[in-house]
Amino acid sequence: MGIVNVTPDSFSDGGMFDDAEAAVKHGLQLLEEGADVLDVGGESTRPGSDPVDDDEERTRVLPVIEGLRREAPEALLSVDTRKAAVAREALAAGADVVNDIGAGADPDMFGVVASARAGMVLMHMRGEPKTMQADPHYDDVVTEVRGFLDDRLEAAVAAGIGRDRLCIDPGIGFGKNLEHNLALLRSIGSLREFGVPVLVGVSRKGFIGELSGADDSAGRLEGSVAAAVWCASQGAEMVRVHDVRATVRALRVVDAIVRSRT
Ligand code: PMM
Repeated sequence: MGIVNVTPDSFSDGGMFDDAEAAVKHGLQLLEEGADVLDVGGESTRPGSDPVDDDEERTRVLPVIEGLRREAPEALLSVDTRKAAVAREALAAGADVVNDIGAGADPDMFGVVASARAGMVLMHMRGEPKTMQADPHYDDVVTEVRGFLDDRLEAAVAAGIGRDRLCIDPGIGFGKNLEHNLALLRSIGSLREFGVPVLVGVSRKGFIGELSGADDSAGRLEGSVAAAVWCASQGAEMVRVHDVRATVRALRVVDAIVRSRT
């Protein structure tokens, strides 16, 4: 899953793709580099970021989804939003999947996804982006995240979304410290027990910088690819990344090794 952030303040590519035409071009480039899905987002959710209102988010993402749908009719497009109103319009504009970091916290979200017969990513987040990294606490992060995802899966299915349209994500860095992130990554394979695809987003995140000693986000490439390789080797079906070319090349190798197991 290639990331197309349309936000002026995203931590990794902020400002570079805040104009729709440039974002569409960037998305097409990621498809060429081997992305299977493009994730278009208009609200930065980096730690400390402020929420954006519906209108602003719409203005950012809709022209990009329309443009990508026009230029790449076959591409699988996802909209990264936690607002049902934005999701509804994005699906009408051509998105196939809603990537919801709130996992259906907006009471209208499941209904919107169900009636559009769209796909959905359910992600775990503790708290809100503005304050989530203040002092996250869990008694047992893996058990708590698994329990949350299990509940949200059941709620989504009860609301009419087919299980075969759902995907889960432990939400690396969303209200989690380094130790929490490592525990979740170590046990990423156990999320497959829910029988739905597992998505993981580690690309250029703060803990990658912390572990690899790279301060700036562009310097986090190698660490991000290493984490993506780990996730894929443990059975994650999808990784959400900025650096598609490098990640695809690495994952082709992992995939061949995994598939060669008889
Ligand atoms: N991370 C970010 C945004 N959206 N969605 C999912 N499903 N999983 C993630 O880990 C995730 C996400 C934050 O990263 P960005 O600001 O680089 O897009």
